[in-house]
Amino acid sequence: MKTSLKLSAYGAALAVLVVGVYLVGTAVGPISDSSSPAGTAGHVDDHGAAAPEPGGLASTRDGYTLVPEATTVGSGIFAFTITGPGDAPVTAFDVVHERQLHFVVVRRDGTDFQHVHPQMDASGTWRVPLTVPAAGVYRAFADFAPTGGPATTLGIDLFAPGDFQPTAHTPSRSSVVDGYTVTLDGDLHSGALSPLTLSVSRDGAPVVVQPYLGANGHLVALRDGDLAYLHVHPRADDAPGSAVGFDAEVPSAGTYRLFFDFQVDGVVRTADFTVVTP
Ligand SMILES: [Cu+2]
Repeated sequence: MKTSLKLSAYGAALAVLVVGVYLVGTAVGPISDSSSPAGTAGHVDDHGAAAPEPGGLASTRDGYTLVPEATTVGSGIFAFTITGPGDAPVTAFDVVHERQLHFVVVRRDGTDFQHVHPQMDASGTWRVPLTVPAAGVYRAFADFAPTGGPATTLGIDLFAPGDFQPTAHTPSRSSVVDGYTVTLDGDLHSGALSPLTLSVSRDGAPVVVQPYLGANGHLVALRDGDLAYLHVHPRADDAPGSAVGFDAEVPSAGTYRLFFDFQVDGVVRTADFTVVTP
């Protein structure tokens, strides 16, 4: 891709929406909203069943809207509200994986992933320190379950001014972060449940991961092209170990960026992979 592309043109090109891909796990959290009205509004596949639209493609869904205070980012406090039916900020959220809201930021080329946890004040304004490391267009996802409402992931674009150098990702199943090597085994199979295993080692020796947010690790998958957000959780019955298992399903072929959050010695790190479905 030419690096001289203007940010606006780049963002618009990637905003093209393709409906019909989702991931499911044994303990799928916020994306398991196939019973919601939005789920039934998805397209009908070849078998006559409605496929739920993936999360994160819209800034508003089921009456809930992600409203940022500002869309230009660099370093500082990022603030937003989630408005609900009636357009008032929502202040009641269910705790899912030990938090009321999970906030993920990634550049639209699939680079510089962050998973943070904003704090909400009594008025329903969420704030989090946010620093993006480079210029470009970023996608921000709020992943939450309003009390009494459907589990929802909303997405908005954020802009970091400056020259933008997009990164092309080639397929990769090994990721090194701060001396830890994480390897991904298993394939994403279109239309079938696909076991994935993420194994952590250091200097060739297995490393046992610590529980983080009520699980052995967290996996976010983003579809290349539109950044459909697919949040998958580990198998519930897995004991802590150096290998973390997930069950995932993608009903159509494609390229996905996978981001695996794991905790060792109290520090959470993220390993990233690029996987192409067979
Ligand atoms: Cu989170």
